[in-house]
Amino acid sequence: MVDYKFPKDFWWGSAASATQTEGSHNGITGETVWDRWFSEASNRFFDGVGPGKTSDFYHRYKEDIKNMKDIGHNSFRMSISWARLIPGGTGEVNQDAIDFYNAVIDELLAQDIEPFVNLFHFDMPIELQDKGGWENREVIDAYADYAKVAFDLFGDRVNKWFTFNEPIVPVEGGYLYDFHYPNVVDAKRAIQVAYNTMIAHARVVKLYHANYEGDIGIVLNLTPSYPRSQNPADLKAAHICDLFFNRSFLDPAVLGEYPEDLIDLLEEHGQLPETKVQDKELLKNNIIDILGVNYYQPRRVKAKEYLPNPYAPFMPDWFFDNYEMPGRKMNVYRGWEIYEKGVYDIMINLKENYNNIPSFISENGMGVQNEERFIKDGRIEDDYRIDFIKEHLKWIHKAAEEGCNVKGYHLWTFMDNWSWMNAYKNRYGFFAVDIETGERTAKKSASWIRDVSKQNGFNE
Ligand code: BGP
Repeated sequence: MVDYKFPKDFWWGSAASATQTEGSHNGITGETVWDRWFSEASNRFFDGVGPGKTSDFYHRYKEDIKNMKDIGHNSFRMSISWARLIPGGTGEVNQDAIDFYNAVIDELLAQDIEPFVNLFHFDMPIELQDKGGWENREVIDAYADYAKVAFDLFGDRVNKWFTFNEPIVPVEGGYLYDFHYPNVVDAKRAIQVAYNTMIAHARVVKLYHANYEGDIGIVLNLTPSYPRSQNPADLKAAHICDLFFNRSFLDPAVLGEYPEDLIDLLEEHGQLPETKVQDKELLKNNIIDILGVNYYQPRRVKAKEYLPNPYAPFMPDWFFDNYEMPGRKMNVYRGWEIYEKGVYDIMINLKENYNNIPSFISENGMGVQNEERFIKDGRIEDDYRIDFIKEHLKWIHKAAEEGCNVKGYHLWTFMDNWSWMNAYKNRYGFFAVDIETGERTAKKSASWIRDVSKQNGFNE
């Protein structure tokens, strides 16, 4: 029998985001890109369900936080909705939002659950998107003002802050592959958005370090890029993929600079973003204290084989192709590969190439369709989720044993919630939510994680 014991004070918990849980019609006066997009194209959302219909954390947070406590959470990552706190994105602060976030943070602390607070989870206030979103440097100023408001209001109790969740997602979704508003397809603009996001990030890290005490970081969805073969063309393709999807964010955040070969590649293909002279120093001097790693799946990559496809526009012939590795294990509901060792490879990379930065798994999880199929004696017997978590935890344990600075594991997500385009198609929670009544019911994985969290590990 193997004893999987985790490092002392390991963070057990889960993550959620404002838009996906709070309910966009509860005390919120500002709209986000999600309200706009849903109003324009509700047919693109699963079952036509938009961000108005969420698990209503806004009214039920006390019950939810008590449930978190019951299943052994000692930490929880939430996000603040910029549009709720400052409707319109700039100017007056919404008292209802102050009261709500104060109440949530106080309730978490009262239950000995440490709040980790993220400032931006895909939810740009629509007024700022209409001004160009992250393409417009004025939006960076507005974001820094918003961050200051949040730090001033909640920083006396919140000691772990995150600037962005998965900054690549609004870039690829909104500016490359048409799955987020504003549905632009333009590589050059995408690269500008990615760059400006990291400038906004560094501005806020600087602001925090100069005025507050605590840790600040970023949450990145790192996707190890595995080449189809050791053939130089496949290796090169995997390297390009890694540069774009991981290192465009990881390197500036942790090392304070962009990889030279990324800059060379962009220059060679006429894709360099516009920069300002002071940016380099800003990035250099404002690196993070802590890194959140969201890990769902790796990327399998092969050398470009086809001519550019007009329906997948940013696939120029110098880029790469995705590769469907035969025999790979899949989460068929979400269409994502399951490869547990990926999480270990990420941690080893952070140890070897990123100063062993303090990090934690800030999201990992398994979305499953029609989970009611698995109800037995009134609860969902989600053994597949337990196995999924356990197999990832084994690799995280191994990484920790080998000296990786991994401090915790957060599941996506605490309770079933609305998702960006998939609405309620795939359920991820430890708790099931009846969308009509709002009733929460613990799944089998909830009692399993309670035991694991309380014993700080498991045997097998
Ligand atoms: C991450 C996001 C989450 C969440 C999760 C699951 O990328 O940070 O917000 O949604 O993925 O993905 P999905 O809901 O698309 O299945």
